[in-house]
Amino acid sequence: MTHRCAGEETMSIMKHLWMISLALTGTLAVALLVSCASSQGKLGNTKVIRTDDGAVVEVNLKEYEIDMPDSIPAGSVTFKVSNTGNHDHTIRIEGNGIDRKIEPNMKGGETKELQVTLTAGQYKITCPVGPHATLGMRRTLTVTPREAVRPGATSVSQP
Ligand SMILES: [Cu+2]
Repeated sequence: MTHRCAGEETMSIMKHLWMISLALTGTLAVALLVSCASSQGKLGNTKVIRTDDGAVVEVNLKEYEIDMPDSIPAGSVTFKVSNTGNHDHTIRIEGNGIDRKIEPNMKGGETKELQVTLTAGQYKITCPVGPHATLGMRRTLTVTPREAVRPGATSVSQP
């Protein structure tokens, strides 16, 4: 770096490295986004409490995930929905002739209940606020026939 040409070359290399680091930062951000998206549905911190005629299901909403069980028993289902995020969220359940949601949208920190009678089958669960569903707030809920109670689950007295 004793003469001018070498100095200029160093500057050019520095600039080049800066560009590379910018590109890497971008790649890392994309990788993080992808890993967030792929972790959707693997969160399982919520509970299903079986009742005599169905279940109480805990649901947590945040940016941009719906944390709830993948499978619940048929019957009278009460979703206990908490918005643990900062944005407004809500929950909509669709399928087998059902289309219900909690209205108005829930503010951060709010908890509300939605009671729906569900028959066995697949249901689509989404947060219909803005683009939240496409950002990750969507999942499929499987409702199992009441006979198919897994051993180990809280026992239920059948009528
Ligand atoms: Cu939402």
